[in-house]
Amino acid sequence: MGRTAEIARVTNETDIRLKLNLDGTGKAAVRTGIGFFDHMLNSFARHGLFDLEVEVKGDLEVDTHHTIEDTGIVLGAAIKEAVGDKKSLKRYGNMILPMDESLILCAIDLSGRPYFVFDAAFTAERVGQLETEMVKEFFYAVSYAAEMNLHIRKLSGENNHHIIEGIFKAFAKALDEATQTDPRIMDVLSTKGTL
Ligand SMILES: [Mn+2]
Repeated sequence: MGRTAEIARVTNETDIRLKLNLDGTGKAAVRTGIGFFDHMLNSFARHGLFDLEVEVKGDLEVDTHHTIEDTGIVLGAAIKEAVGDKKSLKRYGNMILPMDESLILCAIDLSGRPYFVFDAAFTAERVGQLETEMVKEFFYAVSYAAEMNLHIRKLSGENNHHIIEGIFKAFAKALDEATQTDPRIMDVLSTKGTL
């Protein structure tokens, strides 16, 4: 019984199929129609050691907004489904990830209460076809759909490609840690007894 999720979501704006295995080895097959976004989701899978399949047909004739935001919603929902009852889950994860001149902090609490803090400024409007302002929208969607507390902060960085890739890798590493289990945690890691 693996910690996996498979979600299909179809609206008038996007058609998304996504498969996630939290206990994977970093295998990814990603096709969103946005090259740089594919590069980021591949990085997320590789560095988090998740297996990830994503197929998105979005209304890219409008812009990338719906495609990226809805992929975030579906990835978040898949994370929530895959962690299941959160028994023995470490719950917290964090990473300070360097990528050349960029340094990105990411902290996660799989608390069941969505909260999102994003502090990273960009100096370019887009990297490839990806509008840099969509990075915040993507992670906002992930955090709410996964019901996680997610903090992302740029500690330093100049190159927009590095900053964004650092964010996706830091998120992957923090999520990998938060989704590990610890046999010492007999139930869920909460004095309330529920997460
Ligand atoms: Mn790159």
